[in-house]
Amino acid sequence: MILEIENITARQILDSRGNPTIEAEVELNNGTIAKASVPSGASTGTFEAVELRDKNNSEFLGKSVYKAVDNINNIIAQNLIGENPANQRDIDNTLIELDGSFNKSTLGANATLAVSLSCARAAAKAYEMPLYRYLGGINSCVLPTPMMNILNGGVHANNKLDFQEFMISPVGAPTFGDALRAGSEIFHTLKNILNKNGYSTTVGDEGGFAPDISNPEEAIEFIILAIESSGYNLNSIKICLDVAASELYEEGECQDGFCSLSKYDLKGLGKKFSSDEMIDYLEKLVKTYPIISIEDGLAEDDELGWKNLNERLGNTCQLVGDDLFVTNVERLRGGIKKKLANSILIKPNQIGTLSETLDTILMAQKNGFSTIISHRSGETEDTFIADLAVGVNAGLIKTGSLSRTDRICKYNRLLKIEEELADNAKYTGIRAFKGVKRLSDENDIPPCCG
Ligand code: 2PG
Ligand code: MG
Repeated sequence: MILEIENITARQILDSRGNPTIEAEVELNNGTIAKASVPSGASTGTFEAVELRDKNNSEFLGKSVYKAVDNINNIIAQNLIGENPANQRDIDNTLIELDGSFNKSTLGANATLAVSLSCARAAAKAYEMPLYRYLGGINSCVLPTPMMNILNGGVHANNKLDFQEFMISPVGAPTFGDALRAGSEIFHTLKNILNKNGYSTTVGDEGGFAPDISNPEEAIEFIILAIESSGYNLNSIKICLDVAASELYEEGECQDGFCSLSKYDLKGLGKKFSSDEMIDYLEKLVKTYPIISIEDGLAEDDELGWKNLNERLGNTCQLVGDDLFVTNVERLRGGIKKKLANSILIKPNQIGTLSETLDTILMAQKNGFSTIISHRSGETEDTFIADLAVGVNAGLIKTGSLSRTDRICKYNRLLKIEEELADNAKYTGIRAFKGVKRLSDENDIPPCCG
């Protein structure tokens, strides 16, 4: 039987922050039904594809997505009915053409992505294949090393920490399951330590603690204490940061031919840094602490700064472009050419279709960049990114803390995949990271099964 899309419908649902988002549902001619829902960011990059919102202040404070839902029900559906759901490229090209803009602002990247992902899931289901295998084929076997955001700051928390994410990564764990166990133990130990020190243990948007501290070094020291008090050491558990520096950046203003210097305003720390001073500060942190990855250490517009940062730290630390690349193959191409970073964060909703996401991943992998499949701060119960991470042998995943089901459901899905792959599952630990100095017995091995 040749598979065909019989119907596509969409509805507005709520995400983990209680804001509206989209769930799309695809029905095939063999009775298969599959759904996908899309997440939403808070620290969004300027160059991201557009998330269409109604901006009608009388409903959901302007955040409803009824227009994007209508675009699926009334425009996209009729153009895709009759299409084979496995023709992902054709489906995504149709979405891109129907939208017609350079940034999905006509239909909304939230509308296009919901349809794109639900078509892939419907095809996988119809072929009775696990999603990761459908996406990646028989060589999909790498369980990603998780980067777990156990302490939140920036726009994800109501504290004074300038940096957005303080993550732990169990790089020395033998399996994904062991990595998750370490994460859970350290998370709960950190809770006890924060409690004992009189700090609140309420959590931020991604399920990490959001204590009322203002110095990144204090946050890192609490995490180190939690790692060691849990019985782990700093060789097996490393620290990763997402500075989300675009949020801290104040571009210099020009008047009458005189331009003031651009600055990074770290209000919590009480300091304003130039680009070079920011790099000095990051270098100091990397030299002092077991930090192996820094995401968005500088702002999306500070290209020269990124080049300097990569020259200075690119051989000792993974430098991840999130706002800088926004999962966009052209922005990544430029970044590779100009040597701006050595790693990319992959968020499907930054670009709006599965095919374009896969293009960006492939370009990164071919050029020796590491790839981190990532959630958004506003998530749903959809676990697509877990399968995507294994499907493309991404090596790394960033999907939040060890609390809140919107984060945990991705980890739980990975546990199931690990169980299913059994002896063929590979956990590459520290080897998944780029730019990091390794011990001699940690040479690269190809991410192959068996
Ligand atoms: C980030 C993400 C996810 P947001 O900056 O990497 O952690 O945050 O979804 O708010 O952009
Ligand atoms: Mg980020």
